[in-house]
Amino acid sequence: MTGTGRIQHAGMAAKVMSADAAVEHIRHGDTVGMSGFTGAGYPKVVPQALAREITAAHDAGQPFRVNVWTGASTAPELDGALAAADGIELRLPYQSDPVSRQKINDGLMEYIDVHLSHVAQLAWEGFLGPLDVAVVEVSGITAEGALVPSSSIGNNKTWLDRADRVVLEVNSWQSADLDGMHDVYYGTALPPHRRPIQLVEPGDRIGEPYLRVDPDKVVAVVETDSPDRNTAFAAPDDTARRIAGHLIEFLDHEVSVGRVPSQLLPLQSGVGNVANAVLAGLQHSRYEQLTAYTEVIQDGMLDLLRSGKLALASATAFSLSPTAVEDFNANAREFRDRILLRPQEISNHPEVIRRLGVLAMNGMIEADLYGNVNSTHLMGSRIQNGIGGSGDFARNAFISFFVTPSTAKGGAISSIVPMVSHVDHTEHDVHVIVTEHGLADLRGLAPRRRAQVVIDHCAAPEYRPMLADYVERAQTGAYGRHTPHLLAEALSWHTRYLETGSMLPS
Ligand code: 0RQ
Repeated sequence: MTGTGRIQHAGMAAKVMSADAAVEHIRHGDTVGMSGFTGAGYPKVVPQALAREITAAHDAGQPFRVNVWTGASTAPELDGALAAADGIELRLPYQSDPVSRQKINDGLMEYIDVHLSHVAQLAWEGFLGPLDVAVVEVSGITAEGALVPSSSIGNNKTWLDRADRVVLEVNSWQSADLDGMHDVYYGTALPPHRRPIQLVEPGDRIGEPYLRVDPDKVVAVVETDSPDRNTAFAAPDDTARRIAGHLIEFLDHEVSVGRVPSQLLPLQSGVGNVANAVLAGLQHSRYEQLTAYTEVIQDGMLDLLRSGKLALASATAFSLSPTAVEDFNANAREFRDRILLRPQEISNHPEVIRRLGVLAMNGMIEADLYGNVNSTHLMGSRIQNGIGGSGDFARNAFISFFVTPSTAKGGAISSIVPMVSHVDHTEHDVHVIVTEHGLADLRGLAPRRRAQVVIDHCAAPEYRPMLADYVERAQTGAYGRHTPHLLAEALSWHTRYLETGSMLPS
């Protein structure tokens, strides 16, 4: 058999089969490393066939559950289908699927929320146990057997290297012009064999365009032409526009005092509507020749690339709305020289982020008076998505921003609280907090001064007197006056919300 079309390698062309046949290689108890990062580059048909197989086994009274490792969140065809079939024993890392979220919060699925830059290392050191199968979407296979990655790289290099068996999904929907956009670095190692990562500009190429795979490990090749599926972004509303305005005004100030150069520093922008709105805000700013060293390229970043404001973007994945994904797919060639996709251990590498001096902008659930940030849990115990890459960037950024509307649920929840109900980013990693009311620059401020600026600049007006009252009483009554708290009251806003439906007293 000779290779054709997207599958040029004869040996792998001979392994083409249906998704239903391919899932015979996945068994109860297996750990499966899947491609996929924020709705891009995930396998589409194999996980759905696996979900059918799992349901059939359950209907027959047989156990069938697998552990699923990915790059980050995927889409309904993967996370949603497997979670609905009760097929996932343990899931890692970042997820944002509503069905999975419910199963995790119901205690029916284990979830390990780990920094995205740590996943490959954990897998390599064997801490997570063996990886039985890799299921990886690619956009093509060369005659030599190299894999052309698709719209995300994530942990694919690690899954392909570590797995005993490999299932490839070759997706012809993915643009052929993705070929050449990737930079896969094969130089990472475990200590004590690590060497500096020679990446000093966001656009530096330090690897190779293709993923390697041992053809003997490939047990199945499945063809598909299904599109990546992501949720649409909401058009920036007034709140998001105001947050973006404060942030850009702050950047103007940093440039004017010479702390940040006139073309800024490489940008990282997280997931969510507000983060996307900040990028939209930059479109109308005075900045030119911007660069991005980030995880995901979302709609706002594509717009900035198209207008020329953004000279170049390095990421590990696309995270595009349905309209933007069609646009990108039709015009990938236009962006080819200005987008680089890397493995997530490099896109999120602390060494590189620190060296480049990234300006990191991430969404959050809530922040407290002293600058601790919760990105993941509602009311302390209910997971929303996960920490994703926000910790990789926040800890190592030159300036680390966290953005949120000042209230949630129509004002019933204040995003600024006396004490956060879960900590993802400590006061030591959080430099600037931004809401629609203003911006609190916490750098160089001792805790009690931080509380003052957070209240004055960021809290919603209806919550300001309550926060000021809390700080005032804590300062006189607390055991220590460095970071004053009233422990019996610190989480009372959250309990009041759970009991009455509002953080405001009735
Ligand atoms: O709930 O959908 O039921 O209304 O939380 O809130 O306003 O839609 O926020 O889309 O900007 O996401 C932190 C989740 C923000 C995101 C988070 C409720 C609110 C709503 C979502 P509903 P919004 P956004 C790189 C960076 C962590 C990972 C990260 C995130 C829901 O930014 O996942 O940064 N970040 N990765 O009503 C209770 C509060 C609340 C609240 C909001 N204070 N209390 N509920 N909500 N604030 C990318 C990757 O890592 C892949």
